[in-house]
Amino acid sequence: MTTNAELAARFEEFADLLEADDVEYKPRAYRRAAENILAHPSPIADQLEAGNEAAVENIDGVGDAISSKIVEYVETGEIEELEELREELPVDMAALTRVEGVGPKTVGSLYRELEIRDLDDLETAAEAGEIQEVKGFGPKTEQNILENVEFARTIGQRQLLGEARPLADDVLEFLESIDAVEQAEVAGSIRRWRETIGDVDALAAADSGSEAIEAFLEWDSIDDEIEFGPEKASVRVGDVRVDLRVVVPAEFGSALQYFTGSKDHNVRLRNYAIERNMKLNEYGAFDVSDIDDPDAGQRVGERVAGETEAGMYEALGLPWIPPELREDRGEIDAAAADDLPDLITRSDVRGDLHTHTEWSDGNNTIAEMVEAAADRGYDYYAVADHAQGPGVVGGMGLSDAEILEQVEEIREVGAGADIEVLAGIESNIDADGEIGLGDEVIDALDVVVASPHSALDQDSAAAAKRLERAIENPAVDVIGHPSGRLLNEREGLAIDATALGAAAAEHGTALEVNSNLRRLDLWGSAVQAALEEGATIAINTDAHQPATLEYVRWGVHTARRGWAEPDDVINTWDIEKLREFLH
Ligand code: DGT
Ligand code: CA
Ligand code: CA
Ligand code: ZN
Repeated sequence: MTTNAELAARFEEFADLLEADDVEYKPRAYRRAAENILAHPSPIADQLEAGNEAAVENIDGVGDAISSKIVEYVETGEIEELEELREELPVDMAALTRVEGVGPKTVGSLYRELEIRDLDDLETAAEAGEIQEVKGFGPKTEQNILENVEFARTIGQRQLLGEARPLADDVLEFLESIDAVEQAEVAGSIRRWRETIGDVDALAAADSGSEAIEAFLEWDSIDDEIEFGPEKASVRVGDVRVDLRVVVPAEFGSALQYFTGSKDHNVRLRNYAIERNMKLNEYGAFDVSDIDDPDAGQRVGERVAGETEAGMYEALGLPWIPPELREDRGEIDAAAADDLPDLITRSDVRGDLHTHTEWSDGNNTIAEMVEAAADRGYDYYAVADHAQGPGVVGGMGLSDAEILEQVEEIREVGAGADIEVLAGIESNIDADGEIGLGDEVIDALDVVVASPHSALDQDSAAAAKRLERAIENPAVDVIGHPSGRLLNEREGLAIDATALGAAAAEHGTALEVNSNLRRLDLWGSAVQAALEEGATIAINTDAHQPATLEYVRWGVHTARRGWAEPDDVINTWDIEKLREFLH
């Protein structure tokens, strides 16, 4: 079945190819459609198959033209216009644009001038000094390409969490609908909410494995069967591999514990068990104190647990450990000391502090965004459009005068809204740590999010200095996407989360977990390190349209991977406490 992620990828490619051809406006419309398709809560192909084309046209940014292309793709697996563009520009666009500093337009010129089609061509041309000879390029660009081509080769193999998780939810729903299946759960990295996913693992409990497998293979979303047997099946759905294992109900808990991983967590847990004369594996927890050779087989000694996952931990005297924590970063010691964090949940979040509107590069009005936030039950909401600065898309940032004008409109909308509306800005942190806002503007605003958008190839010492200056700036409330990384696209600044966290704690500045599925910045281990220094965080979506406010889901689970409790997160606080912090 065509997944939303796959559809979105086609429209992104469409936009890239048009941009490479120097077409105006259309690329932006296609990217906007792609964003909304990706953020759409249910599979669009399902709606089409149910004959509901109107539902597709109702998606923001999807009009007649785009919806007919969606229909064409779902029905034929191709979009003719896209195929034509691909023929005109036969390049590996995805791979080439993964090179930092190479965008679709660059790809277009390099193909026309030097017939560069892929990363190997690109590297060869750069090594031969041919690129600096092309109009608009220079020795510096060429050097940059050479430095970044290797990184581009290593990324892009893994799916983004935000792309794979909706599919995992569908897998689970289908498994639960199978009569032979008593219980089902996802496992592996997707259950741990890792920011990128190698494959989707799923587990089902059934008395008859072959019956369950047979029923699973009937799922109409499956594009390819990779392999299958009486207890497992591997299939491809869209671009994602799904591994299903079926076990007997008595072993569901032990299998779930084992296949959730991480491998490092499992190794440490197994050693913890051995020290206590226990043996742990996918078949159960076994008391082996009376056994001469515990390695003689898989099922030796007295079986004390395995039906439930909590029972597996309980057999070792431990509380159940949430999957997000299972990365071998101290969670077993914390569990043993009964000191596991009381993790934040989605319902703790009371508002979003970093979002955009059409005043800069967002797609909707202030009023529309505020209404969407109110519909989510938020207590407060901050509009934080881009201020002028380097790295801000297409010169769309606001000048100081425009910010003051916008603040007035934000106040007006706020006066008529059921929730508290805060006037914010997202300013750029330049290479030296300056944020470039005038005093009058700073006084007029409730929230200043400052984020790095440019000069992201600084060395770690310069990056540390830069971020620290922004953290120390009394005008700055939140450091947005602190590293500036884009998953599968660019590494961003090499940050030291411990040092960052210490500075943030000292100056009362929050660090952001940017929930956009391409960012997840900060990420789990960085959040954990910053919180250990006493820092606070803000979970923000950076939404540019109402649908992507839903990305808070990725942010919350990322913060959980960083051991965040509700009180660590400023946007779980009530408005009075939040205002005090922002003041
Ligand atoms: P991924 O798919 O690369 O995003 O990462 P995972 O963690 O989902 O890894 P995957 O799919 O290879 O295996 C799923 C889980 O199965 C893994 O998290 C832990 C468990 N597992 C797999 N192989 C081993 C192993 O050799 N030793 C141990 N202890 N556990 C393993
Ligand atoms: Ca996996
Ligand atoms: Ca797997
Ligand atoms: Zn932003």
